[in-house]
Amino acid sequence: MHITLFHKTNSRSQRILWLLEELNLDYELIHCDDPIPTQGFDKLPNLNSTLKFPTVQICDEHSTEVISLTETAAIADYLSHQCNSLGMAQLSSSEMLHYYFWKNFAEATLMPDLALKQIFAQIVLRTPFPVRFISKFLKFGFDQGYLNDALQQHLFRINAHLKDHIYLAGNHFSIADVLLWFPLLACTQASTKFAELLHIQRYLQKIQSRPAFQRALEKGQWSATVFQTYWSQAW
Ligand SMILES: N[C@@H](CCC(=O)N[C@@H](CS)C(=O)NCC(=O)O)C(=O)O
Repeated sequence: MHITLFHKTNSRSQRILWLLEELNLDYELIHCDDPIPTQGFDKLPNLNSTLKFPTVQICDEHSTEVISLTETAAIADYLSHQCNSLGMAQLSSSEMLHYYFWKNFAEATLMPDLALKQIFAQIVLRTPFPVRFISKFLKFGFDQGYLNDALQQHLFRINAHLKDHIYLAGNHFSIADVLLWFPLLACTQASTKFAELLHIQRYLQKIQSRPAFQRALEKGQWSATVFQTYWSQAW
């Protein structure tokens, strides 16, 4: 299986880079930061403004077909299934329940709420200065009326779960951990209140000390400062 990953620095695609390192797969990495390089893009079929990161192209050695896949969770599921690793195969039935729950919670609950922070922050930034107070007021109202409380509840729930579990599924590191890492780190970097949650801190230190994680940071040109600035400005 030959894999090409189209990657943008400090974006969601860092998780797929990490997963490729965890699975010890052979892959080609194409950095797509602005300005987007032309090299490597001849491989992409429909290159246009809707290109999303991560995108992977997978070429099976037994066939000439090349498949393109987007959606972080879909790519993680596919690769984990192909390698029979970091998925549910090694889990007990109670661990499997946690695995399914947290894997979906990451993408369907935490990530969308986190994205709302960024959407409202961008609306404020793009509102002409003389009327910016209106969008600031809207953001404030939405933050106070829904979003801050929702994010706090999510983080408290994760912290409570990690009090009794080493990883999200239980005793086994899985793609649920890879998927949740990005929104969880964004929240803890953006708000000091979340940074104080001890079980989350212990957990983040543990998963971030994995050699595959460290290799992926280096290969992906991850910048902790840029990431923290980007997310804390949205709060
Ligand atoms: N639900 C998709 C969202 C992918 C997505 O929107 N990625 C962002 C980067 S985090 C992107 O590609 N934005 C367009 C761009 O940066 O040019 C996934 O999780 O893979």
